[in-house]
Amino acid sequence: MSQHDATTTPQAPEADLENLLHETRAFPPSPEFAAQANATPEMYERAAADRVGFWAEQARELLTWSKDFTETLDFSGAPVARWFADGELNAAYNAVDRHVEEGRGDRVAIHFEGEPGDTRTLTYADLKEQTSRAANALSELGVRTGDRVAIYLPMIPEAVVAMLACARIGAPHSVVFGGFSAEALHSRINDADARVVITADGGYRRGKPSALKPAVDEALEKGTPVKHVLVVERTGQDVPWTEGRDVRWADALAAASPEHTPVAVEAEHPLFILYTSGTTGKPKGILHTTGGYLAQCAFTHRYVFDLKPETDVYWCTADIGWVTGHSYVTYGPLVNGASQVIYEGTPDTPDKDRWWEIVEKYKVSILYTAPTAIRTCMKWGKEYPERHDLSSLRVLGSVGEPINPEAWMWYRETIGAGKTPVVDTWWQTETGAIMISPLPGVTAAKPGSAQTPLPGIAADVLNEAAEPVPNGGGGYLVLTEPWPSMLRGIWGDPQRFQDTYWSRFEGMYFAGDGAKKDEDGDIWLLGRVDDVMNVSGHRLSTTEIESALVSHPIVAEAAVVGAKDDTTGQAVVAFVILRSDAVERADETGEGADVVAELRNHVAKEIGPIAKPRSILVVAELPKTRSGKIMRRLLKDIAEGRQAGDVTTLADSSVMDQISRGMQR
Ligand code: 6R9
Repeated sequence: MSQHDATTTPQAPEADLENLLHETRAFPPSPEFAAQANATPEMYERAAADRVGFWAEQARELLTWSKDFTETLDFSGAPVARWFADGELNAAYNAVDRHVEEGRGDRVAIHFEGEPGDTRTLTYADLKEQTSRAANALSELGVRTGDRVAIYLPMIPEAVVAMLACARIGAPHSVVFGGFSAEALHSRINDADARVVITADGGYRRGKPSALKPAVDEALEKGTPVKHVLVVERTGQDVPWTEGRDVRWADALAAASPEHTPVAVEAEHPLFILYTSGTTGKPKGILHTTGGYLAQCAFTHRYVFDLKPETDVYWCTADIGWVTGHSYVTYGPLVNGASQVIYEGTPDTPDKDRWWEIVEKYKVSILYTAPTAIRTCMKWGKEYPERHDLSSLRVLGSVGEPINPEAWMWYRETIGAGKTPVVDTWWQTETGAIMISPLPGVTAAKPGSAQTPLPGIAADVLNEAAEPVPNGGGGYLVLTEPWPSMLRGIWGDPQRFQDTYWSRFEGMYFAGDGAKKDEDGDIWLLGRVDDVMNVSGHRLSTTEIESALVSHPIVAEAAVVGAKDDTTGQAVVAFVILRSDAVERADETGEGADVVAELRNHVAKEIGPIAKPRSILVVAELPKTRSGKIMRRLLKDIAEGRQAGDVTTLADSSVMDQISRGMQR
């Protein structure tokens, strides 16, 4: 069946997944970029010839080991892998001290931009001093190698310092996103049995100080094993204080020695626990260890972003409360000796050009952000980026969810002046580092596709019967070989680790994402498997319908869910945000109902009548987690006429009230 037919006639289930392949554009690297790129086509060959040996080379080249390893991979205890297990190293030594020892102490590690406009510059030498003092302060509070420390901070340099201070003493950190509730903090502290919490009085958000410390007090009142709370002063606001338990960060650091020897730990020593967000039930504490995690973070950061540490200014907009902040703010960039921007606040404070102002000011050359942010910027309009000189940008990255081709193109055209490579990077909290992505300078990039497993990574797409699908087919994404930065388990719950990831397909890691292979064998991510709908026996991807909606000129953002339907099994329900100019027009002319009809027909035209949404609700906002993921589970509750479930992980829980009211109207 040709793709043209697919838009007008009902389709066989497999063919439904074809529709993303309307997209046929490809952007090969320019000869100039390719000539200077870190990545080469030979890397794929080298890794294919000796995958494990390839990782051993990377681990030795990119990291400094206090004791070299003799064995690279031991998977005899599968599904728990051991990488570089008899080697020893320290993560903070690799991220900080060695740069100072090797004469890079004056290089800027962090250009910090506070939301109110205050700035700070930390060199690698500054970071060494700060992390040493903080490590000594933590030891003073009784933290020993192996103890867990909870970190609950805004996006300020102390967040990175706190993580690295823990790493210096081999105390695994558990970062809890600063926007999470006291309840979420409480359960995470207890699950990890943390003895110390590092927090701040507050941080700046949307032009105002926003308090953090009261949530810590509330969490601790519910009962935890925490003995001490270290409090960074950021906003200077009044906060409740418990004498004997609470300690001022500035005082503790001032009293501590600036000398500290990082503790060399075994490669498999736990580096951190990070709880996954947005799922129902008890959060999963994803466990990462030291050597393999660092090796893959450093490798991917260097090759996927083409990092030149002497000249690039790198900026990843993720918060450290999210895995992207761990791997691509704290560990990857610092291990590679990069200079990076950290920005505290929201992209529209004081105005919608704040990000672009920052890019211009620091001459950011590599930008890594999420599709939701890109679509938000699209919605605001190109006049904001156009106010600024963005010519320093040379690589753009995307992470967190499938990026629809329209957003990809806008990113490249409007932010990247139509010439920067765009890397769509697929990975998860569980994978620790990027797994599937184009390599700039090597790959001819396709808008909307993460394309190729990185050198040393083995992925496939399987059907229900666990057979690899042929090119053109769709199914489930699996990782078929262990990789260095893979999770080593779920904290305290080995059975859940086995059940969640290793039971669906024998001997393979099940990622929970749907994917398809195009005619070239490139991988297109289709969203979580639980987001795949079944309408009248036809498989439809939420992503695909969202992409179709967003391709209409009046739509800024869309979320689609499958709602139970007596006739068709499931029905498509869409929630859309219109572009501001379209909203004004609809208000003036009262053509709201026409908009919905037009969009339903548009989807029918783009994908086929089967995909036509049963209902479309125009909304002002969508419910999102703090890491920017749309919480379709909540929209599904609304679409199926239920009270929305747990909203505690939403960035703004009032959004759901607005949407429910809209539904009742
Ligand atoms: C890094 C991160 C993981 C889930 C993952 C997938 C989605 C992430 C993606 C993507 C399509 C990409 N996801 N990157 N989907 N294309 N480039 O986001 O980790 O928060 O654990 O989320 O995010 O569904 O399974 P995490």
